[in-house]
Amino acid sequence: MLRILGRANSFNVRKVLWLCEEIGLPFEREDYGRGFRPTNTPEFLRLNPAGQVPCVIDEGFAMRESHAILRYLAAKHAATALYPADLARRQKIEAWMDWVAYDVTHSMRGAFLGGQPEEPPWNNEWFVAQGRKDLTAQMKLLDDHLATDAPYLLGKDFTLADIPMGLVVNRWFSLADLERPHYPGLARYYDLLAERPAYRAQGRNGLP
Ligand SMILES: N[C@@H](CCC(=O)N[C@@H](CS)C(=O)NCC(=O)O)C(=O)O
Repeated sequence: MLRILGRANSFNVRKVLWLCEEIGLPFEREDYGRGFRPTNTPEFLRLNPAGQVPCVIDEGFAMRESHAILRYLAAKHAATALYPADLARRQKIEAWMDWVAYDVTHSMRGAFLGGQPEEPPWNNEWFVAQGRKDLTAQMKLLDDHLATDAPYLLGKDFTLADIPMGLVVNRWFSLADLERPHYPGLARYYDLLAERPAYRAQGRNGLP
């Protein structure tokens, strides 16, 4: 049985839980990370030297990095609708995933973690303002894209790209004191994703 090490309220663990539920993949989850079992022990660091969650173990093979884990699981379980063999389509999926992993995650550090007084060093005024500005511009890019290439990121089919983005969009709509321009494509996308039970369970589930 697949083992998922990581607390269920973690942004990155939720991506893996969502995929497993989406494709009906059984798993056992063990609580690790902030507020639960530590990730800085020698035993955990042997599994994931970065000391982060999620860490996923498949038949003894330990994996880190949520997006790489999504791609591994989708490929292994032949979820070809989510992660097709066609290289051009795959490139588009991976481009959205990389954009979330790098650019958007960077903005969210300021916009989200920085907005929480207990999260030094991210709660620096300049960093928060810059993060919010960047995130707002990124969500505009996404809104423009969804105006032409809707309803999902790759068009009519839900793919792996929608999993990290679904978490981002949920966080965007959950940020309490953020001045959000009206982005109609984004709002439609958020509601469309909410039709999926696995998203309601792991994405739009009341957590930011
Ligand atoms: N790039 C990594 C980032 C992982 C990450 O930042 N995980 C956070 C939780 S979302 C973490 O481990 N935080 C420390 C903790 O929970 O103890 C991934 O995508 O898996």
